[in-house]
Amino acid sequence: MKSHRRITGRLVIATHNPGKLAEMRELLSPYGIDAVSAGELNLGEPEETGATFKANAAIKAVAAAQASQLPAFADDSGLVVDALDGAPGIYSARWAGDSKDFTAAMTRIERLLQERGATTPDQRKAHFVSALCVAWPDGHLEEVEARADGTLVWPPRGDAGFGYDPLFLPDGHTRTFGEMTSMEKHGLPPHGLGLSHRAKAFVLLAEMCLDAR
Ligand code: ITT
Repeated sequence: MKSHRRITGRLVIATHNPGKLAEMRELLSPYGIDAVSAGELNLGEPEETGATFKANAAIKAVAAAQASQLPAFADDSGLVVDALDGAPGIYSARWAGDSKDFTAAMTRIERLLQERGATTPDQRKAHFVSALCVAWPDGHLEEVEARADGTLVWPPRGDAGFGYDPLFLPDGHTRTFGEMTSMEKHGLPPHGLGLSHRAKAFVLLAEMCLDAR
């Protein structure tokens, strides 16, 4: 069995997305890790040329580990819509454009769903994916991936969270991610449900690489 490497000491959170940064900081906070963001270290943003979430998470983590000479933690994530053949998927950030206009991106998804006649919850299934990667300066990688299943509502509901959260109704719940508190969306057991894709992936990573809380 492959042995996993423990995360100790200082860790770079290799994201330039403030919504993700807040969630990744919260997820790490019980573990006594000294987390510093890519922004605080003035690290650049590598081009995400991978064909999968996993490949893009590794590109981001490796670039930050090389530039900072510290272990680096990256997330690549997105919304996969069944009726749109998996779009926007790995292009979820790009659909919001340079101005990061998620109202426009959500409106585009809804227009495409309407064009395909996807009106019932069953026809509007989607899932979020989060691939997490921790890269060390010596090239070692730890990688996990998880998903959260749900359906897409229209109009968008709630202004908590970020990105596509107001569209996404997780299975078994009556409120969208945009209507949930951060504890409800990604709080970890025993206090939270570990509901989101990122929380689920983080639980896997914590089991492999972090010392018990
Ligand atoms: P970094 O690469 O710097 O981390 P990014 O925003 O470019 O930031 P991604 O390439 O992984 O990150 O794009 C993922 C997009 O998917 C992100 O911009 C969000 O719009 C969306 N997304 C991911 N997780 C989400 C979540 O928990 N809630 C809502 N939208 C999410």
